[in-house]
Amino acid sequence: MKQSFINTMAALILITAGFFSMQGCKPKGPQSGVSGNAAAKVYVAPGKYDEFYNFVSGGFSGQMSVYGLPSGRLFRVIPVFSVDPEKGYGYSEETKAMLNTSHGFVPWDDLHHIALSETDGIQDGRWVFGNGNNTPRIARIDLKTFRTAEIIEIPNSAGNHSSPFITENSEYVVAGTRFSIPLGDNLDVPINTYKQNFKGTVSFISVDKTSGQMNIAFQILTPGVNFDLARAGKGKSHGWMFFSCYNTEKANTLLEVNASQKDKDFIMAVNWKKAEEYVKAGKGVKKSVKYAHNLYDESKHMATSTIENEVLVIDPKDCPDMIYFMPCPKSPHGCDTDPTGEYIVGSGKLAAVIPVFSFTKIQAAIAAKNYDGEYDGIPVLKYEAVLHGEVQKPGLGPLHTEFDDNGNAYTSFFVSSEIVKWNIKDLKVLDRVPTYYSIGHLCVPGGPTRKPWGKYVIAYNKITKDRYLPTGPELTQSAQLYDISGEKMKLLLDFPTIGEPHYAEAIPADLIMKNSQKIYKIEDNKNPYVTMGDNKTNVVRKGNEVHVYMTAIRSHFTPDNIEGVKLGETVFFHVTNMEQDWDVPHGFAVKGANNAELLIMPGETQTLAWKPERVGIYPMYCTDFCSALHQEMQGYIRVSAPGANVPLTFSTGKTAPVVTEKKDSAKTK
Ligand code: K7E
Ligand code: CUA
Repeated sequence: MKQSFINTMAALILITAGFFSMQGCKPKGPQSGVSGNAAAKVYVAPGKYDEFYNFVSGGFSGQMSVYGLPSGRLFRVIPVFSVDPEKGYGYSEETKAMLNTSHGFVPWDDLHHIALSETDGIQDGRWVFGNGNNTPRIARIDLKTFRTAEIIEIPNSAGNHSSPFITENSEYVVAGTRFSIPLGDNLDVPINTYKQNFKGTVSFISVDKTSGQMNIAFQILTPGVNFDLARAGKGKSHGWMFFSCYNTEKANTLLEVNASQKDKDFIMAVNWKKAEEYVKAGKGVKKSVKYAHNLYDESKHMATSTIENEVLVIDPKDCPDMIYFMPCPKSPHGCDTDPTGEYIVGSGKLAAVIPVFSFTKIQAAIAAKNYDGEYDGIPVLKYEAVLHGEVQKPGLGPLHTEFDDNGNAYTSFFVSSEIVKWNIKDLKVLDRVPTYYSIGHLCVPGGPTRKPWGKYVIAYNKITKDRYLPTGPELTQSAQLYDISGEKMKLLLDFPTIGEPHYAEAIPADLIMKNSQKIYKIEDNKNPYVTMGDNKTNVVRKGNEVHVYMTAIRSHFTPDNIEGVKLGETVFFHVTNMEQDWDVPHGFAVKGANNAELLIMPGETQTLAWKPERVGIYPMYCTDFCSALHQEMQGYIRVSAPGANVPLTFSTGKTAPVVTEKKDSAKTK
């Protein structure tokens, strides 16, 4: 067993090394991989819309980006877990609370997976969810506004990688721990007591049908393995969730060797309908924890962060027939269910085959108690009993699988750098195409749902050496678009991505664009600092704070001259954008502010806090080219010494009063 592992490893290392050195002697010529009428197939004429939205995770950028397909045009970067000075996200007073956690303000994360909301197993275009790996969080983005609406932290978790995979009616998004950790009261234990003290959890986070609001419904305590990916059952397997896990060796050091010892790790099958019954029957135990739950209030244009103190945990020991392990070769990564819900595909990163499990056989094996022993008290189903079959010699380093609407699967191979198309029923390999290079995730529009829209598969690649103009030591990552409408896959296009793309989903444009919001109605603005018109503008001193209630409309701020601020005071600019027109944001920036700009949408109020450091006159201006006179959209704020005798005044459109000795007390309003 050990020898075969070493052989596999040796082979993989050789192949990997071969692959990397191969970059010097890859196929001759520019090797674009494109032929025929590829350009015409991705050409979206100026003024025309793309057919699909593509939501792409940004990996270590912490953001999500939105592209059009087939053009590959970038439309928007949605700030999620990372601050974004472009949009003032995480910098304005209103948005700071979005990034609050039990560890305080965390301005960054690592976003790997996308989950579009579903109804009846079909994408419904309402929300998109993303995971934060590092400080475990899940975010919900509202697809009316393309803004992050909610972030919930996951307690009892570390490395929220197996997340946020969604059930058929968006009942839950799940979150599995990548790192097991000590839980409970005694957290200060030696790391080498891993086997005794470290545990995993998988969390089921409910999603409110109407508002989308998330809530941690329950967590299931699990053995101390590493959860990697997950997928919900669908159709006949609705009510089940499948999680891939590695490190069933429970190693706590040098995992590349120590967590690759066993021939098989597991896919964990969770009957979440059963878990719900146990929860209802009172089998859960409330554990005291600490996690942040942050919500953006659309009417106040303001986020609030609440620290929650309790979570419901259920232990499989008290809940029989709820979870099972299925052996899966060699450190499974992807774990994907086909559109019918019958087949579950495991992708062992170091495996030479792709095992495909049958839900029908899983049910039969459970009924017959066809077990291969137990793992930490949890039944392990017999591999042969639950296996539909294995795809033989598919490629090297399988990672992820997506599906089309014709019974075909598409698996990404990191090491052999290719996409392999195979038939789900007979497991025959049908086609393979190279990717440039080292593909991670891949995406077929609607690929994880009951209703794939087909047409394309997109590869998200880790390495692009020699594909793009060099940009110093780091090169862009990229996506590649392939036509899958025929028997053979055809490369059409590649385009660079924001950050490192991991999972992505694509959805027909009309499911989203018809609901896209154009403005916020000014009369609905409930921000406590709103200014409902130029005649309501004001500047108010409150202790050592100065609050500026300001409006912005093409092409001026009211007020645009402010005097009487004293050094040591903090100025809060509460800027309300009075526009009621689509796509007319105003920006706001002030010289020297240790902060980003504000970018204020029509009808919205946002606040910039600024503590000036020196006496003087500070310019402020609109940063978004909003009209022909955008460059005139500017003003001044005067900061005086702490003891100065300058009254607090403000004005717009007042020309200079006659200059006298006492100009400082000129009263303007
Ligand atoms: Cu394969 Cu983090 Cu989903 Cu990347 S993961 S590739
Ligand atoms: Cu407002 Cu430029």
